Amino acid sequence: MKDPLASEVLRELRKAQRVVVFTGAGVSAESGIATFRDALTGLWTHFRAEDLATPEGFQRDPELVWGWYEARRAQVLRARPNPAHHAIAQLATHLPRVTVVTQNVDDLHERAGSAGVLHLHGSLHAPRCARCGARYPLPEASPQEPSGEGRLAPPRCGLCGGLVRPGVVWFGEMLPERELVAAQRAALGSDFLLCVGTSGVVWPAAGIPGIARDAGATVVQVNADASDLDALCHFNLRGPAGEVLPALLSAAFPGVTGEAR
Ligand code: BV8
Ligand code: ZN
Repeated sequence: MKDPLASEVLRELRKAQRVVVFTGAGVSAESGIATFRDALTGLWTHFRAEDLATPEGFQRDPELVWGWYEARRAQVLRARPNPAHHAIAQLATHLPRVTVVTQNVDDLHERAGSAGVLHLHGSLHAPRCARCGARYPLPEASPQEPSGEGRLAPPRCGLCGGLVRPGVVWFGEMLPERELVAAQRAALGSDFLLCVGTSGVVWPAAGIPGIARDAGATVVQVNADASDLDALCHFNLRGPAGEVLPALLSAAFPGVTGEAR
């Protein structure tokens, strides 16, 4: 790690006791999962994520929205955790307390070995009935491919016959109380927060790094680009998470490799 900033970061990280790792779509980019910034691809190019990721969007066209989420879920099932996910999971074996807080709806942190991940925006892998809220057990088989225009009829709830919806938090919906409070508490009690691959645009999740900073934690950002969080962070390490994170964390703790175990 040649970056002059990094030696100060390494010193702070090595003595940290209560670390929060706060991630956004950028941490999964090198696993091939498109971020929200990327224009919607393929069948959904002429839609904006903000139009599809809303209750109104689902109401208006449940088949289009369900088709988009099932295509994303299929993409995640085909993807693998990248060295950033593995380095974050391995970090937890070197420090007393590491809490992973993610805005992502994929399960790549869990598949890299992170435990107790707090999903502020829900998960692609936990669909539920839009009417009665009952969880919908996804079939073992991989997701059906949407039709030519990206549509796929959502399944019906086995209990009440309502439409099944993705288990994610849409724009205009409240975040899950338990996860949000746990994440805010972890940030409040942290002495080091690592912010990875998020534009810091979506609230209230984007408020997490500021809570840590106000509580006196050292806040370090890893991002391929500038973001709304640059001014707030004590250190900004610019580059792809899949390279910067393993380099930084293995320099701090030689046991961290970023490789799948
Ligand atoms: C809420 C799940 C209270 C779905 C997501 C009007 C009405 C209601 C609310 C609002 C409103 N106007 C504004 C709001 C608040 C709104 C909001 O913040 N809007 C923004 C657009 C201004 N928030 C909400 O609606 C939240 N709820 O406020 O409820 C309420 C309720 C009713 C009425 C009033 C208030 C709910 C927000 C949750 C939305 N759901 N995800 C799904 O996935 O489909 S958010 C979604 O977008 C992602 O989860 C992510 O968090 C966010 C941003 O997406 P991306 O930009 O792709 O990802 P990210 O931000 O992480 O950026 C990518 C970053 O990675 C970039 O910085 C890039 O440089 C970097 N990068 C890329 N490659 C790499 C990399 N970094 C490192 N390495 C790389 N290789
Ligand atoms: Zn139901």
